[in-house]
Amino acid sequence: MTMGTALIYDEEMTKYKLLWVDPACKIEVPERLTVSHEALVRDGLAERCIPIPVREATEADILLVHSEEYLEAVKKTPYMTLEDLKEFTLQYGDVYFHPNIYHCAKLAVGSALQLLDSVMTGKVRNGMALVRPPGHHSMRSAASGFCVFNNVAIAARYAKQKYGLKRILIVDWDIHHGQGVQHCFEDDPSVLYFSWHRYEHQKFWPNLRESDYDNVGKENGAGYNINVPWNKVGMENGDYLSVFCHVLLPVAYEFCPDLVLVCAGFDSAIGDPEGEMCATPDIFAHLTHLLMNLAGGKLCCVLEGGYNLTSLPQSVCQTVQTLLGDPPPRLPSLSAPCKSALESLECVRSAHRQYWSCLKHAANLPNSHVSTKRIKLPGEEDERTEMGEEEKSTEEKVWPEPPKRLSPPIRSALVLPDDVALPDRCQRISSPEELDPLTLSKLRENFLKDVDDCDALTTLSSIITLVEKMEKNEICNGLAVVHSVTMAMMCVVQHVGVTLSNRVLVVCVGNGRVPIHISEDGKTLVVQISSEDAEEQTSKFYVPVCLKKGCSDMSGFIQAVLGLLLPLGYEYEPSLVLLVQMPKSGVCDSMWQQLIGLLQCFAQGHTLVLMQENEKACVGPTASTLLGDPAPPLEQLQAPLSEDVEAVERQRRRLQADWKLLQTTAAAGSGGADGR
Ligand code: Q7Y
Ligand code: ZN
Repeated sequence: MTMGTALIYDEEMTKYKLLWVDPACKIEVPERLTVSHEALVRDGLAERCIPIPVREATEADILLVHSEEYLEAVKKTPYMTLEDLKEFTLQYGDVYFHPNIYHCAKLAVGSALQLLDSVMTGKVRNGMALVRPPGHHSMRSAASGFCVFNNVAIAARYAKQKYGLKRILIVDWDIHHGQGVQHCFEDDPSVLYFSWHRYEHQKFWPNLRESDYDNVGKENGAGYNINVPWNKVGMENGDYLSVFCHVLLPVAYEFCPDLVLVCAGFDSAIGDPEGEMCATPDIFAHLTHLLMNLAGGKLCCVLEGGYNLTSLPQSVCQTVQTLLGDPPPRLPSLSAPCKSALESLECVRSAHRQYWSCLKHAANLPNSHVSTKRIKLPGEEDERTEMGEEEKSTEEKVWPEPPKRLSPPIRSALVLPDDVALPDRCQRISSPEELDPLTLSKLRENFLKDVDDCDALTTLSSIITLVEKMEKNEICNGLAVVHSVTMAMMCVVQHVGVTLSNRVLVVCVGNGRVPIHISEDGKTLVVQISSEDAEEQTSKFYVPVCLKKGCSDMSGFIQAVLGLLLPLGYEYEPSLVLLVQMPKSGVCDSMWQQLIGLLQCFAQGHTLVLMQENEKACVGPTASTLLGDPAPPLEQLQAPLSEDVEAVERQRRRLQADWKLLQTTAAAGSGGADGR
């Protein structure tokens, strides 16, 4: 499996540029593509990808979205004089034409379609197309915002037509609203369009009323258009992640797409002159990773914007390296979502609660309290936007270059009983390396006092060896199949706690007492999903989620993972994830694999899975996901039980004062103390 990542790029798409003076368009330069591609080559990422040639889109392709009149008009541009081109340009907003742009626009559409075909025919798992011109602003009969043809919208229509896809998710993480995509699919329930965008209460381009959160789609498509307006600049990693955890991912898993397309604009990264946001390039590793197990891994990223020639290539590299299967980097010191982001989040969740069962228990905002539309009160500060114009243009943002993401030489190592066959591509740890005598005697004393069992000692020592190699980054992740998961869990937690000043995120799936001392020193954070009510426990570091039907209920389970476990994990920032399948947990393979896939966003992918030895059948699927294969898609889920959504909400409310990424409303007092 694993299948590879396509990279689509052709220098030809650098061969058009602005030929006159226009301050609005001067940032859209050919170097956007060359620096991005050069960075991929320099970092050794291009050579790990499968190169796919571009092609020109056919007229039939273009007509899937655009009108004949518009196509005929654009078709004439290669023969126009400079004066004609200028005049032709004038009828549209914030775009320019050039004698070669029609050719490039056909290649940009064709690149998206080549990528789509490669993914749909199984030639590759996923991929990225580096294209110019971008596409998401162009309308049926109009160019707009540097865009000529709507690359991604055409790809979605093409995918429906050629491959009969029933559900396509489009994630638009560009900082502008892709109004062209929205318009194309607003009454179409088979295409779910999600976009976040700088909005500033409609003061930001393209200044459309229909970019606000209350534009949820029309007719049959109601609920299938999700707009998240950013009403302030300076949004950070925590703001982006909280929208993923509390809106996009829950809805996306409920939607269950056959394919995910990304309008991958990087003007949402720090340093971009258009976006003016503060999310760092490594956030795109996480955004990518979080989408990579939807749709059986079928993920196509198509470049849109991105105008800072430093943060753009860094962000492209983060995206492609993640598509290739390398675990995302750590995101140190995530900040809590700011008040303005929480207001947007609250509004979006409220606007969509009638369409998505995962949002059924979201706060219900009365129509009179629509905070993103509220007019600023006199004297109210607006600290993120009210900089003088001069200050804005001269203040250059600086951020550290993302460190190289070094993959350990071994991806997955297994500690298995002798009678369990080793899955392909994994390494077995059978004879543990000499542990130091102190560790050994502690193991004996703590765990094996009354068992004179040298097999058990070998197993525990092997697990310790595995953990130590993960710590030294010699092994990425591992799986241990053991006689007693509870004993192994205790052993790992004790060992890690003794030898490192580290944090362990323990995720327990299934019923049973967790034999870990929950202390308030924060060395471990335990999240347990079960059918046992343990809600009287009130520690910040023990999070029991009780589902009515336990872990066999996929809808409740995935919502607990997305809405609680992910934000907690991001804020806790563990150095190791310990995932424990309790005996008779009832979790099915595909859910278990989704969980493993998602958890690899933490601790640079350092996950240790513990399973009971009577669960041998699950070894293959577990190893496959640890190796980076896509988890199989969950079949389209039933609506989660109302009790379960409520149980998740209850934990969220209990913990949100301590864990800020759990917040979903901007209620008084929940804004950060720093005034953000
Ligand atoms: C489009 C874009 C596509 C007016 C500034 C207007 C608009 C630029 C369009 C941006 N003073 N700028 O980046 S991804
Ligand atoms: Zn943009």
